Amino acid sequence: MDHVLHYAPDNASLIVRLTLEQGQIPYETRLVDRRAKAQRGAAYRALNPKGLIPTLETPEGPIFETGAILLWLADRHGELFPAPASPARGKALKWFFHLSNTMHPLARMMFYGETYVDAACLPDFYRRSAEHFAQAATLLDGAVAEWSDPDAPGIADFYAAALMRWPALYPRDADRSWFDLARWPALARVAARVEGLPACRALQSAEGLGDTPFTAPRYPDPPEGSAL
Ligand SMILES: N[C@@H](CCC(=O)N[C@@H](CS)C(=O)NCC(=O)O)C(=O)O
Repeated sequence: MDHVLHYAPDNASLIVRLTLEQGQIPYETRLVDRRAKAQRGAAYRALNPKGLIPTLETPEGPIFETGAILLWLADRHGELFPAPASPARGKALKWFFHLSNTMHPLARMMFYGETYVDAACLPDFYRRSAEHFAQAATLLDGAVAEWSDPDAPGIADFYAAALMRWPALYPRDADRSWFDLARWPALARVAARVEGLPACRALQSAEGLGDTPFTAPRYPDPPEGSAL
């Protein structure tokens, strides 16, 4: 098999799965057992020295970093992102990197705060990271026409939908009352559109994400593995 996705339910790998499904690209999956911390083990690190999920095995070797995997897939399989010669490419790229380089790292700061700061600082760190995340979401929302084509859902839509899911659920013990998808109406429309795709139904059943994984997320009930 040309593409093997190393995944855990409700992890960043879900964005890659959506892309593979939407592009009708054949793939297999390998569960990374997060309960056993398999992402830190030698076998997984041989594929991805960062020890983070996802990794996609390809004919060119393993690729890690969600954004890199998504662009690699889109460049080879078309219709998931404006092509290199398209006049829409530059605008879409700038917001795609806003998703992968600004919003995703801020989400990591919210979810994995204990790896960045001492325990005493955690509530403040979460609050400040969430403020930055909300500002970044507002910018993304206002520029939706530059990165999302309602007639051609693709990797930027999938990335945005995932980033509108996780802050509603994680971390479980944080005060997440600041997060309300209705604050970002354009992002809410993107989330609803992604939810309407057959690719999303495949994701929902593979990872137990429920009926409304992006517009009204619930904690996953996956058939295999665990989200954390
Ligand atoms: N920059 C990385 C971030 C990936 C990431 O944060 N993955 C999380 C799951 S969503 C992970 O592997 N967490 C397990 C850990 O930190 O040990 C990427 O885009 O691939």
